[in-house]
Amino acid sequence: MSERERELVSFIADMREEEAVELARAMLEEGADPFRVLELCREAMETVGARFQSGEYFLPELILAGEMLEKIGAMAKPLIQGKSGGEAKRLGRVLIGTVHGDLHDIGKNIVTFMLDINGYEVKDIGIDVPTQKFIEEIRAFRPSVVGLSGFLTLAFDSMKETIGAIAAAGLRDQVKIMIGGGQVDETVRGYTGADAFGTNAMAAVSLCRGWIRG
Ligand code: B12
Repeated sequence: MSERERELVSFIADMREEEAVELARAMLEEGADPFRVLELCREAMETVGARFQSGEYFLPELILAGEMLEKIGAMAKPLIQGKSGGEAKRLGRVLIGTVHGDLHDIGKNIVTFMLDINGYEVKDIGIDVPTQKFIEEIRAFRPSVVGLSGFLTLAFDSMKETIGAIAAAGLRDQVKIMIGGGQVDETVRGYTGADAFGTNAMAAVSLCRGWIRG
């Protein structure tokens, strides 16, 4: 990691918002890879999360961290869009939302964005999405893939419940279901009944590529 990259991670982790946003802006203007800048933000978020867990940070810091990431993300995203050559042909439909009880959406928004620029028609139905809403949207939008996002441990139960309800509604055979956000792994995948899990936005794209033949 370069000196400046390390500095960006520290500014975010230390809640120095103005300096973080300005440094990110300068790096992007000078041609830094926007994916790399987003990755540095993610790394900083890990430190923020650890400090929150140890009692050094409280909710206001989590909120500020979320705001910083959104600001930097808003600067990085148009550059990624430029790189991918703009509008691609639509390969298939993906429905995505954060499961009920969970309000985290920064990771989901990055996944939505990456799927979009990689050619999928994505419908993002937001945060704290009730089980019934997923079912209604599957019926109306007819996606090939459903993505469930959630950061909290309790979101694993919401994911399980949502997938169970999709099955009870007779729709399970029509969609592939992927989960992500937080500490998902193979155990969580098995627990929730999803078809696959992904730990980052590119994993979501790869899963869709495997399931939807363009
Ligand atoms: C920012 C943040 C918030 C913000 C969220 C703002 C927003 N708009 O999202 C706010 C302040 C609202 C918040 C609130 C809370 N938070 Co919070 N928050 C975080 C923090 C610091 C960063 C999360 C984040 O956005 N990371 C950045 C993204 C980009 O991360 P990412 O994981 O790399 O995202 C990738 C993957 O997850 C994946 N992905 C995501 N979704 C999907 C979906 C699919 C289908 C796939 C394939 C992949 C995929 O792709 C993404 C992009 O590559 C984390 C700490 C941490 N370590 O992450 C805590 C954390 C998640 N929060 C936590 C807690 C406890 C809370 C609160 C309960 C606090 C409180 N006491 O009120 C509330 C809960 C509110 C609720 N009901 O949801 C805990 C969760 C603990 C747990 N295991 O349950 C964490 C881990 C902090 C900690 N260490 O204690 N939080």
